[in-house]
Amino acid sequence: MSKKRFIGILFAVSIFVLLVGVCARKELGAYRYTPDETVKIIFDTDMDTDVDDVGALAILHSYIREGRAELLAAVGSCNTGYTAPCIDAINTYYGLPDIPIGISPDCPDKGTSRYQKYISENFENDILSDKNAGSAVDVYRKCLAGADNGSVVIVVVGPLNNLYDLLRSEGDSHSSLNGVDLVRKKVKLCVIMGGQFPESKPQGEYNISLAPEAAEFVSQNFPAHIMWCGYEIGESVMTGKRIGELSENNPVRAAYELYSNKQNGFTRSSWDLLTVMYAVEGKTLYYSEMKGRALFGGDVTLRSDQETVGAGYNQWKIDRFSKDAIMVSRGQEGRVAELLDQKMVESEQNK
Ligand SMILES: [Ca+2]
Ligand SMILES: [Ca+2]
Repeated sequence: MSKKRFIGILFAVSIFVLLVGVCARKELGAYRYTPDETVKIIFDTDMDTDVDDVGALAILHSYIREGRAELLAAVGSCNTGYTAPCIDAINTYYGLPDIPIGISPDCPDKGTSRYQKYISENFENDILSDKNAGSAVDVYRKCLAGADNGSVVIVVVGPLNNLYDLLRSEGDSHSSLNGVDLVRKKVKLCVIMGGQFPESKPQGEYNISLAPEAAEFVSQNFPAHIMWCGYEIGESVMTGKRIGELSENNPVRAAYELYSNKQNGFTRSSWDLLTVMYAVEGKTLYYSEMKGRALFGGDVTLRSDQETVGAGYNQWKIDRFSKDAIMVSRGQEGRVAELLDQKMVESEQNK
């Protein structure tokens, strides 16, 4: 072999080795999300204290009616007594009484709900009490095991304790894969309402502060893309003013009326509704995305003003190669609120 040819082969082999190395390190690639024609969703909610979880499930049913979403399963993150029956009552009202529903064994949220018990006792459902619901992890694992590879979008609008339990789960009768490998194989994206960006208040955002260790673990170990919908995104999008256009038999209307004590023209921030909207529509015209990583707990250095921070405190670290991203508003909150209110009303049309 000539010296020139030997150098040529050596060069080609070096390039090949380099490329294999790069591919191995970046197996998932930088954040990118294009919704499927029909987005397959698992809905993970703390449907108890706040009412935006109810609004989020209503607009999810609106998307289901349009054929743009399918609800594979729902899980409750706070075992407050009537979470699972409340979810089931809403699904039943919208014609889907058999969606699998699980509940966490934990109760990170000790608050009392103004609507949960009433909805579960006055609207048709066949769960009746959280005591009768299966385990959230079992519902997650069964649902993921039966799904196509890379097809599932998880929507979390409460604390991250169920996701934490899922990631730490071992193989079982549904799948021999452990939680991390099962998520890696089946999940396309997880959209999470949690955190505040670029930096939270010292005490941390509510959902994160309910289960801060779970948030840190999920941010460090989740093997698929994460879109974080921070507190700042939903806070000033005010929805609910058209709730009176829904039927009096609709548990969504009842929940909003109980929450607001029938206050005229009541509106509420739309954290959880926007999380569902992103899962189904992607970033739309009204938001952009910023790639990076959410830092919690041990990953956080110092708050910028060096104030003492609570366990749920978070920061955002910009990284254009990251598999995760945050939503960034383009300042069209009024228009987005109109669209969400419209979706809530449409959930009932053609019922
Ligand atoms: Ca049912
Ligand atoms: Ca919530």
